[in-house]
Amino acid sequence: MKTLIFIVIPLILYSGETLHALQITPSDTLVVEVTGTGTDAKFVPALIQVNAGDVIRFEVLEGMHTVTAYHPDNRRPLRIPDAASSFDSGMLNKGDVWLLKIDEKGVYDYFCMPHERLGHVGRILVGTKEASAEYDNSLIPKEAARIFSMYWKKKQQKK
Ligand SMILES: [Cu+2]
Repeated sequence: MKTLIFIVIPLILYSGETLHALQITPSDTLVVEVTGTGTDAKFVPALIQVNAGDVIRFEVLEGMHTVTAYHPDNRRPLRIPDAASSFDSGMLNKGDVWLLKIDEKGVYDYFCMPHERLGHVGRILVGTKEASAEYDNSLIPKEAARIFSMYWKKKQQKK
């Protein structure tokens, strides 16, 4: 059993609420928990950092969700590297586990089909620590865009 060191940086939103925690975790196999059934649906952590070749293990704790790449194959704008393959878990239920291996470096955005409009989205940083990406937030649902723009704001604050 590997010991993982979690660095948790709470993000304070403009509303003053702390809704999402930003966790960056170095690892070979990283677990992302999938929880919630509606507006509370989320990936935990929603932002992860892995190395090329690492495996991400999605574990569904409650509800019905998907892990789906922002990619034209999934009828969405491209928000993963050009050279990367699209992915889509299909519908997952409580207790399901889905593994994703990523080999191409870059920033990957993904969403949950049933809850995208409620902001159920996540970002995977592969071989980079740069949390922001130059993806056009006007092409995706407002609440999804808000989650991604938090990562951008985080970067701006550091400057
Ligand atoms: Cu969901």
